[in-house]
Amino acid sequence: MNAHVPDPVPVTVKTTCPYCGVGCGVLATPDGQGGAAIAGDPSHPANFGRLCSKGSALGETLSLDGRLLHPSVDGARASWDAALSTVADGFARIAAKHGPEAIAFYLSGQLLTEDYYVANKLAKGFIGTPNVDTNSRLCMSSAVAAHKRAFGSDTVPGCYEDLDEADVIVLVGSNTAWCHPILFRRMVDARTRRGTKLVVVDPRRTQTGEEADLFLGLEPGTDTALFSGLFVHLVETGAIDRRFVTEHTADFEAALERARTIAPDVAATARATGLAIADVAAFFALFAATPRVVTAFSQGVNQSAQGTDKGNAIINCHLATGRIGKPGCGPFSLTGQPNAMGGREVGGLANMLAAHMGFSAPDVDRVRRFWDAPAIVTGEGRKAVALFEGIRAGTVKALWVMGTNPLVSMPQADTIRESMGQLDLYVVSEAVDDSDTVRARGRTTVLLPALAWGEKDGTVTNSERRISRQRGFLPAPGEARADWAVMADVGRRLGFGAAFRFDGPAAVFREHAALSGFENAGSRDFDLTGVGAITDAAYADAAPLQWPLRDCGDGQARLFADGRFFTPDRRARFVAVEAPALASTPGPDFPFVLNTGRVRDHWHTMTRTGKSQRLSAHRAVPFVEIHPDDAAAAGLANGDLARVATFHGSAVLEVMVTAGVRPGSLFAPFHWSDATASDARVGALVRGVPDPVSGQPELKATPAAVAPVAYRHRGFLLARAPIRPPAGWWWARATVQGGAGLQFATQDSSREVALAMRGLFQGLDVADYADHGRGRYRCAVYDEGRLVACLALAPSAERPDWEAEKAYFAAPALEPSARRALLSGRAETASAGPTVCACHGVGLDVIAAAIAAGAGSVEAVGAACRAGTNCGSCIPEIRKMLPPALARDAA
Ligand SMILES: Nc1nc2c(c(=O)[nH]1)N[C@H]1C(S)=C(S)[C@@H](COP(=O)(O)OP(=O)(O)OC[C@H]3O[C@@H](n4cnc5c(=O)[nH]c(N)nc54)[C@H](O)[C@@H]3O)O[C@H]1N2
Ligand SMILES: Nc1nc2c(c(=O)[nH]1)N[C@H]1C(S)=C(S)[C@@H](COP(=O)(O)OP(=O)(O)OC[C@H]3O[C@@H](n4cnc5c(=O)[nH]c(N)nc54)[C@H](O)[C@@H]3O)O[C@H]1N2
Ligand code: SF4
Ligand SMILES: [Mo]
Repeated sequence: MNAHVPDPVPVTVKTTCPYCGVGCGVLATPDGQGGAAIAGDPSHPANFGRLCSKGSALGETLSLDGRLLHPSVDGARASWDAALSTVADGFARIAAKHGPEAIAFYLSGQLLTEDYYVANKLAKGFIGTPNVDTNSRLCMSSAVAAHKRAFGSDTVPGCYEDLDEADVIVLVGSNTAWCHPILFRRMVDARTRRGTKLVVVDPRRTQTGEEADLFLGLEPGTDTALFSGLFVHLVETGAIDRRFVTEHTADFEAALERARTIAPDVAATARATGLAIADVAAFFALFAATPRVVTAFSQGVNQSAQGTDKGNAIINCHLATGRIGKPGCGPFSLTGQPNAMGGREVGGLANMLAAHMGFSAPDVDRVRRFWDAPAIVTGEGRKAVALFEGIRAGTVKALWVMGTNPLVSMPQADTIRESMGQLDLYVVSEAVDDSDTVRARGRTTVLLPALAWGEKDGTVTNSERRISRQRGFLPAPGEARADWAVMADVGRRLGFGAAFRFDGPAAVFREHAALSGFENAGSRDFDLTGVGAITDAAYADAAPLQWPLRDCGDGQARLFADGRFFTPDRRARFVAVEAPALASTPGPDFPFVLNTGRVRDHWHTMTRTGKSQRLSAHRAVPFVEIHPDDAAAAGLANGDLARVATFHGSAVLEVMVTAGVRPGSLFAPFHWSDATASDARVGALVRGVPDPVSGQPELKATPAAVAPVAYRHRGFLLARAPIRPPAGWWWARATVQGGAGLQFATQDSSREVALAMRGLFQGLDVADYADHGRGRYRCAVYDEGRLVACLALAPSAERPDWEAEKAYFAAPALEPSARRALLSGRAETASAGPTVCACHGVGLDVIAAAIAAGAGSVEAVGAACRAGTNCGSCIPEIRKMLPPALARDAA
């Protein structure tokens, strides 16, 4: 090496977090070895430098372990040329034989806008299939439908500053503290700064609910009654804005009349929602008296068989009070995925065409002319549930899945998985080489490696309509390629070369922006005319920008302040909503209601957060929450294993007893899959009745049963590389520092387990301790003195805890006392307990000790043990541990 050449100065790249719809700006500084230092971007208007636990841990997810690096056809490695010929020839053959509608695309809000645009153009303009849908159907489509019914367009009226400037924030069906943590911190800041009150509406008392000034733990599915009651109350107490209603809206009377039949007064609302009269009255009074109210909602509203009505019931209250488009107020749909909004902009949903245009004759003709499209589709395609039904029924013959893991995340996921074998052609564009979706096979199966975050380059749009750049800062690994480029290649192979001649993502973006402004003149909300001619250089450097952006300069932060909407008469619509009704009610076989959702530190099917040991420490096994009374009646205690079953499937999950769920309800996260656990595909249990307007499936309320599952032994295994557990074991994987962790349960005797360990680690030095009479066994495996694996097994009731062993396993070298402790199970120092603060790896027991030693506030706990001092995502959990009186005072 030439000593005179200095190391290249690391270049920091501004990019955007690939997780939630908050869309935080990230500064990534590559380390030159495939990794990068990650920090929040202080100049980004979504986060001003903050990142939550998931964003902070992005650096731990960049390794190439488990990446899909080469194309393959039917399991055999193939060249790109051969793989794309298989795709293009397959599409041509299937279209010729069965018509283009037999080809379907299932896309994702995790694609970049440029990828999404090319997919939509290829399918809807050139192949001629309307069957393009996306995982946003499971996520946002009820919000889209509610917006369209009320505003005539899919417009989010407000912006994040409204959260800073509101006096009341109502969170409906949103665990914001865990799922949009940086926005939640803005809300908590507003409370500190201006006394903003937080109201949380959720059948489950989440960490968000714990932080609320008023928590409304309503019965599942009864939101339309709550907001109908509120609507009536606003009218009767004279809290409405008559002038706004008269001049800028329509259908007020019909909607009000319906609301009166659902919830005519406070008492009726309380009855319909299962809430206390006093709580309902307090909520109504607060809402009525506060001009600056934001009602933010997410999956407790959208993922419902009545999701669109829930959205409109909320919007009705904002229209009635004229609280829309003004600082500090408005209905606010919190988007889940990093590019949920971008997908809507390009028309990735089956019921949209492109650039917020639909299937009216003028829209279709306009898009046809703009694209010069030979095969423009003229009507809606199949929405996700119907799309997968079409595969089962044999009408859809080819499916291209891109950027999503539907064999885990679709409702009735086992049925979906079985139907893949029906496909003539199954194409999966993926970044990882193992997922339930990657494992499936059609008659012909093509796997295509995609660039992942840090490598890909393009744009995403966050919940407040702000477009930010995701920039690459790492080289493309293996043969992975950008999804847009791959689809453009397929377009060329199908003979549409001229329409797919993009020389980079900037060219795609320009065309997308130009289409948004084409014959628009203010008639459509989505308008990027101001950047329609953006140069490659300007695109490369582009700062975040908000749409609509009709001219150069700044976009528009709020819409509808002028009271003009995008309906034909420019008036907003009140919607008469239906009375609440669960799509499927519990009965004798399935007496519980199963609710599903998310945890703080995992992202969906864990293909990325699962790589981080910090993020895997917060919740390491798949679990089900159950109320103490129900647990007692079912003979279940905390930490037991239980089989949760519905009409559609079952899973074995660890029991978490908590008064946070209502009696009669269960809650399970849907993050685990066959790739990460033996029997925890929660999506397989979910019924998924679609909302009649949006087609979004109900994912929060499936009738279910729960029963104990007895295993003889429980244990854990830590190893340097993942180990395939013996058949018949219940297990869940989690990344730990220095390797892979496995928690398991088995009917095997301790002798059999000891034998299995010796078999697994043949040739290595196995030290062990056995008390087979009592069913106890521990071993530590060394390779030339280095600890490479350790296992502990005990009778189920004892469930060995792995925190101390995880610390030994992470250590570079072990003292003899540590070696003894591994076998005795008696750690030398007190264990930290399960992780609460992911950033600093601080455990529950350490925080409890700090509090016991006198730390009486979140700040004091932070000073004592650093917990909660970085991203702040764990602050609600820390606050919950403080004595209640102190907890409230601590800001
Ligand atoms: N940590 C983390 N953050 C994420 C994600 C992740 O995977 N992990 N995913 C992102 C994505 S794509 C999305 S869509 C968002 C989702 O963000 P959220 O919507 O906040 O998350 P969920 O946990 O799906 O559901 C929210 C709440 O709805 C409640 N709920 C269930 N039924 C009802 C009901 O009938 N009425 C009401 N009012 N509430 C009900 C549930 O109890 C749950 O607490 O999170 C985004 N952020
Ligand atoms: N039971 C239940 N089910 C649910 C939900 C629920 O609350 N309960 N929530 C629903 C919601 S809101 C959502 S958003 C979905 C999410 O569910 P999914 O979209 O199925 O989940 P992810 O794990 O995010 O899958 C994304 C996949 O894309 C890959 N990937 C990442 N980047 C790229 C890229 O640039 N290109 C390509 N080709 N691939 C890439 C990742 O490796 C990963 O495998 O789940 C839905 N399903
Ligand atoms: S809140 Fe967290 S997950 Fe969401 S964009 Fe910001 S850093 Fe990423
Ligand atoms: Mo989502």
